[in-house]
Amino acid sequence: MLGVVVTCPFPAVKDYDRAVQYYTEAIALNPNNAIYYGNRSLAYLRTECYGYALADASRAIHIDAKYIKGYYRRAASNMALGKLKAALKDYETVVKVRPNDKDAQMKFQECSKLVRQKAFERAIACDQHNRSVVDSLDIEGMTIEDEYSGPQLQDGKVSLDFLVELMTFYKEQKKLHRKYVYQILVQVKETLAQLPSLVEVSLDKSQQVTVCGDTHGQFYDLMNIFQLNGLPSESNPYIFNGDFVDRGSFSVEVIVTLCGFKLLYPAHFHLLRGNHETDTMNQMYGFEGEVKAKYSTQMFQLFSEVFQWLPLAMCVNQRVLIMHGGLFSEDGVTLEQIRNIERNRQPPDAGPMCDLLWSDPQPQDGRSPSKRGVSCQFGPDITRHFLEENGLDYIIRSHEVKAEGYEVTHNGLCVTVFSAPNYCDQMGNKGAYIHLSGSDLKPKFHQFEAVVSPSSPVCCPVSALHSAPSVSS
Ligand SMILES: *[C@@H]1O[C@H](CO)[C@@H](O)[C@H](O)[C@H]1NC(C)=O
Ligand SMILES: *[C@@H]1O[C@H](CO)[C@@H](O)[C@H](O)[C@H]1NC(C)=O
Ligand SMILES: [Mn+2]
Repeated sequence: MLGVVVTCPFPAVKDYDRAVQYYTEAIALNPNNAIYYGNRSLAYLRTECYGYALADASRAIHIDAKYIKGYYRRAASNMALGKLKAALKDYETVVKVRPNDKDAQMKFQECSKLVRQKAFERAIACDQHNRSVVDSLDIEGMTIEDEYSGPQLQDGKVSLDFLVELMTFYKEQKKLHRKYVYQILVQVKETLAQLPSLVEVSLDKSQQVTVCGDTHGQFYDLMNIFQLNGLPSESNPYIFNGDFVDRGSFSVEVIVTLCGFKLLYPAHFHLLRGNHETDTMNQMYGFEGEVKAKYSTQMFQLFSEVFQWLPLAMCVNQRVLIMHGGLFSEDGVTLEQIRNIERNRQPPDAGPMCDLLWSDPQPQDGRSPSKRGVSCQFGPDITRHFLEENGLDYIIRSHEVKAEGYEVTHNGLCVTVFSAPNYCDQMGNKGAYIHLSGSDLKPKFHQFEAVVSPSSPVCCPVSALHSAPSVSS
């Protein structure tokens, strides 16, 4: 049984969106009630708007320093944002005031453990900075057991036959031998490491490329894209714009398939990094657990090394810029700067690398703090200036679910594409991909519906689930 199933105990996201709306109306009538902010903070936590959740919890505490649930929620927001020390301080406050609250005790303990663990990891990280988990593995020496009946790499190399067989095998929910997964990952890491952080491609008038957005472990929907739009090939190139893993229960199948095509067609099959190709996201949203359940901890470490080498942006014909999240928290960023980003790392909390993976567009001019609590939101004026300064036509980004699978904003200058239909088995959205042709570089949208898949996704943020307060009122 390959599907890692975690069911979501919460009501649909829509209900929380409605709660946010009602509390916002209540706050407009009375802006000094800590409970309104505290309760809206919880709704934001559930919809993963951790930046807004944090702001509301802080506001609630500011209004009423004795409102203990404010501390609880500020801690939960900080936990979700990976700010463990700040979270620990608030849990400590809660535990002091409510020494008999078992739930608070548990969260306090859990958080202190994580803080110690991180400190330990930092201490040994200096040592291991350049070392790869591959050095501690004997991949060549791994034996293929007689009973293994799945696809085999010939001389360690991926072929089209191998990938076609693999996709069929995966559809039957079978597991590729770990030796082959390791071989694919080692090779794809080498291939990706050759690339600059900004990859440039050019299409002549007769060529086109297909741009796909988030796929999030929805393997059966990925197969449907190939069904509808054709298998990748040198004459049918693809760009997958990040967030291949987490949430869906077939993240391993999605990423191994994509890595296989990257090896087969390195110049015609492109992968960009999303904010989910990172350790902290993989810990919270399922991929680490899935890899450990299907393979091992070392295998996850190697995936992490591969992710660190994924390029951050692509430029088509020097006119269309593609990235997972969006534009920048500061003015004046150039393509040259993007090209030179030292990307082989976990993304920093701020700066251009963080923005490329995390930011979102907003309808109003200027910039605002991000609802997610990471990077920023950028307005149409920011997009226009950036494009003018860099001689570009428009940007394509992903990162946000859209009802129609795509959305065109900022007067046509900012296009969003999302390719995980019926996201998390509950959003009811369409998926989409874009055709870009060398003749005009105009985006042509193709929508598709979700297909039936054998297992429900890992929808909830696992650790936010542990850290979100279960107290009522
Ligand atoms: C680690 O790798 C970097 C480049 O990736 C190199 O500049 C540095 O010298 C290496 N350090 C060690 C200790 O090997
Ligand atoms: C806040 O939420 C709780 C449920 O968590 C509810 O019982 C309470 O009535 C809410 N308070 C207000 C003022 O809406
Ligand atoms: Mn994303």
